[in-house]
Amino acid sequence: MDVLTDSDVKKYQDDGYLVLEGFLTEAECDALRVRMKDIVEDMDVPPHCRIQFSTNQEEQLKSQMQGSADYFITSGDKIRFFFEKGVFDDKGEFIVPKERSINKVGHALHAYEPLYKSITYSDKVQGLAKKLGLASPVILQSMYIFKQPGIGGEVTPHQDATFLYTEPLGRVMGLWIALEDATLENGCLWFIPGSHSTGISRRMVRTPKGTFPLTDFVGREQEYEDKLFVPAPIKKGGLVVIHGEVVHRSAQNCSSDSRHVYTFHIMDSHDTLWSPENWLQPTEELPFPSLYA
Ligand SMILES: O=C(O)CCC(=O)C(=O)O
Repeated sequence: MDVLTDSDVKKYQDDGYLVLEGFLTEAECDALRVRMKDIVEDMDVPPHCRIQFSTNQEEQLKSQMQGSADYFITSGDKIRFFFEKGVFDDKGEFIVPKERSINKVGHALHAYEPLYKSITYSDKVQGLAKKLGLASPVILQSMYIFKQPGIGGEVTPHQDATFLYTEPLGRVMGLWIALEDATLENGCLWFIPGSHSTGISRRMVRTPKGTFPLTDFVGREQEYEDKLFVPAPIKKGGLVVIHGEVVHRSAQNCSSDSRHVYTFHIMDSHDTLWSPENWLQPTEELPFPSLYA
């Protein structure tokens, strides 16, 4: 049986996103969550988060910012940890339990974590890509997003192609799988339906080698009227397919429930130029792997 019906495909093409309940079973979601609990338990906190006391505060701040930028830009072929704001004290110790401190883990779970790999390359995902007509899809990156209770920060309106730019546009899509119910209260996604058809308003680009910051923006994100956004609450196990140019956001999680998600991005590499200016680049260690291989 096809994962998508013809009317699902049409809805995705019209709106730029698609909500599909019941993509994973409860047991599959639980297994992914249990594995992530272990990964977090074993994590090495990156050194730039562990603030070293220095009498030169300016130097200290600069080296931390540099450390944090390096850590991010080299994370495409690794499993790394990114934290919520304000979770470390001024000695670099956790203020909150460490499992409640993380914003996300990325960006290569699909390559190095067998359970995540098996979901990413599953028959269902391959079937969905085929039904959407992707000729030569590759996996770009993957993330586990926590949206922690009480502190899980908002994600401001954006288009994924700002960060994952291709020529032509229209070749990137995100698969966002709810491992817990995503609700209006805990920060579900919100979309502007149809906003994928008018290009992108800004791009994140690498700056020339040897300069800082390591990335910059070309263009500016537009202001979007609140009333244009439509919420996309979804049950545990549901999938949201996100077109690379659709405008979307999520609110801060002010509830007492977490909202865990596994998400990854696919690009149809057929006749597509991956921008060498994107922050994320294929490496010798991890070229973008084919979904169908
Ligand atoms: O999970 C979220 O709250 C936001 C995710 C998102 O915007 C994205 O993956 O592009």
